[in-house]
Amino acid sequence: MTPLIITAAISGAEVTKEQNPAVPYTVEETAREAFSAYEAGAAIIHLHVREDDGTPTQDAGRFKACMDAIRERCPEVIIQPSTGGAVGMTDMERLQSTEVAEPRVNLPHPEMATLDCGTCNFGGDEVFVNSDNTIITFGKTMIQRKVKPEIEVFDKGMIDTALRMAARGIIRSPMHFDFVMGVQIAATARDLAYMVHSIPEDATWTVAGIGRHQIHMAVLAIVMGGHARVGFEDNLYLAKGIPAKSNGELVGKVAHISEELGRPIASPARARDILGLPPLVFA
Ligand code: KMH
Ligand code: ZN
Repeated sequence: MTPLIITAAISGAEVTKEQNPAVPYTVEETAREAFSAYEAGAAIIHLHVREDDGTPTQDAGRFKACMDAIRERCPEVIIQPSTGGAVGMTDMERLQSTEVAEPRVNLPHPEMATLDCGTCNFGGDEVFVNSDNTIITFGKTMIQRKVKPEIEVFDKGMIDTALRMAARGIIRSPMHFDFVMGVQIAATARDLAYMVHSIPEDATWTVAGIGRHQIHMAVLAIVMGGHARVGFEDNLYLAKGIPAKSNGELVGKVAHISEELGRPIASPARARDILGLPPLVFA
């Protein structure tokens, strides 16, 4: 079976140190968490950044500082900035994370970034807004900047939106999807199977189970031939009532299960190959 790509969503925009003191805010903490995940087997770091007080930001300078610090510790890892940012940010604010150059690896822009393909309720009065025009702007910008989108799907209809965008040339193939399960769509095996059967044959997919669903969804991905996302953005616990000490602990748990089940873990180089990304060229 194709090796398992593990993505570590190390920080997110919503979780706080009050919930788990290992949630990274500073540049140094962000690099520390990325390294712990990489060392444990993560090929991709899905990145949100914070101000030192924990406030989420899409500031290009802050992304550059964090990406440079991550690159120093994990030279070959795939860094995938978020363009979702936090609820309430403007499109232009959110897109700043795709502007960042990485001279150390000869990249004018990040290799990947997220592309959220629909609007979603985030609990209470929070609504994460992604209109068709937002998706079109983000899709076109990513093509122009040669950034491969990871298509964030919070519900089945978002796959259909992404496919319509692909038919209009706004998203290119082969497409890569991330099914976020447990926010809007339920985190069940039935719904995951439905999503997997709704994407093109040549597409790749990963699953992010939210909260207590994280490891269960990762196990389904392992056996179904998909890929898995874990990390503090989606879940803060190693097991019921046991806070994870690092993102590396969550990655290590999934890597261990995968290896036990006979599925090897993809290195960043192998992940690039699976996702159709060019190999990294160091300066
Ligand atoms: N924090 C959410 C509002 C993404 O990274 O693209 C958006 C999010 C999705 O996390
Ligand atoms: Zn995110």
